[in-house]
Amino acid sequence: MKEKIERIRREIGEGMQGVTTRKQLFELKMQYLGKTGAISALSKGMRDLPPEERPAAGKLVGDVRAWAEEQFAAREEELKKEELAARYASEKIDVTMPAHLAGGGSVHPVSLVKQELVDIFAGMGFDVFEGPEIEQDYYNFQALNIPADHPARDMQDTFFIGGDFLLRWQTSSGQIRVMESKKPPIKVLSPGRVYRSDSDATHSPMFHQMEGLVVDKGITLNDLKGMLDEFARRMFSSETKTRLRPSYFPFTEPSVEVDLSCRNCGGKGCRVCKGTGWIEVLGAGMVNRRVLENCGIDPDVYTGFAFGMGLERIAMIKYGINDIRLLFENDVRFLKQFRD
Ligand code: 2U9
Repeated sequence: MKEKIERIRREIGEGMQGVTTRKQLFELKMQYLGKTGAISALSKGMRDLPPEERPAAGKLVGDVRAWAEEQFAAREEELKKEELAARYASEKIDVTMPAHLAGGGSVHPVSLVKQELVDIFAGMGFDVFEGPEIEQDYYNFQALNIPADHPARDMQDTFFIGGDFLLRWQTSSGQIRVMESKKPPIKVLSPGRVYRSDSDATHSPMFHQMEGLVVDKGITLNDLKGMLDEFARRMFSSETKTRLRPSYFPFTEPSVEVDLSCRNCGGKGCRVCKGTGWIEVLGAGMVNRRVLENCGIDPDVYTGFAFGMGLERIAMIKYGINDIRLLFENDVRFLKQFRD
């Protein structure tokens, strides 16, 4: 029995030397401590011993079992530590290595233009007010003096939602709310989305507008012209000139179309300005006295000017984009050209 036990101890010691994984260790352990293992066989073999030898033999078997369990447990701990150390080594990250940067995004050209315009006009003292995109007929049409037979009121031109509601046609509907709630002096800029049932290379059913409104005592068309000159110089170049041409809008009287001198040819006439030297950029005028009255502002005391522009159009002019749809398709090859 003693010899058998000594052999088992030796074999376990030698076997342990060759073990490098926990799986191998488990297999070795089973060879000795498993149900059919060598140590378990010793316990079973006790039955064949004479009764007087059994207590001493039982102690020897018990000792070797306890010793073997200790050996396996200790090696198991060692292997666990080794495996963990190997894993740490293989997963080690050098935090000082340069990072693989994912391609950064870029600001959409319409957002760039909007931000630039807000900066320019905020610098002139304008507050920014963004009204609701879903509007009532009154704010979108009636208050702005748009008559019942105006083409904009046609189902073909405006997105009617149902009941009294529609998708706003211009951001000036929000400016009516400002005039209703605030006494002059008013100096407000309204950037935002507007909706018209129109779609081709220069029109989109949803586009962005920026409208401005100034109401105070003694405001004249000359103030409008001075402000537009400053806007043109800041937005385009110090050489840019403005030109006002008579026009008609129901909400302004008189109304003007505002042209800017062509940057491409300096006003001489080229392909970009179709030989005229001028590019039509925005509409403007003196706020129609009926619009002021609608908002409870006395037109004999106060006057105002207003202007409106399409941001997509400004972006197209500024960046030489020839199709408005490029601004809505969001092809990254197009967008990434506007990275700051
Ligand atoms: C109030 C009263 C009047 C804003 C104005 C225009 C002229 C104009 C167009 C330019 C291109 C719209 O985006 S566009 O299609 N706008 O021509 N807008 S005057 O007039 C106002 C604004 C607010 C209370």
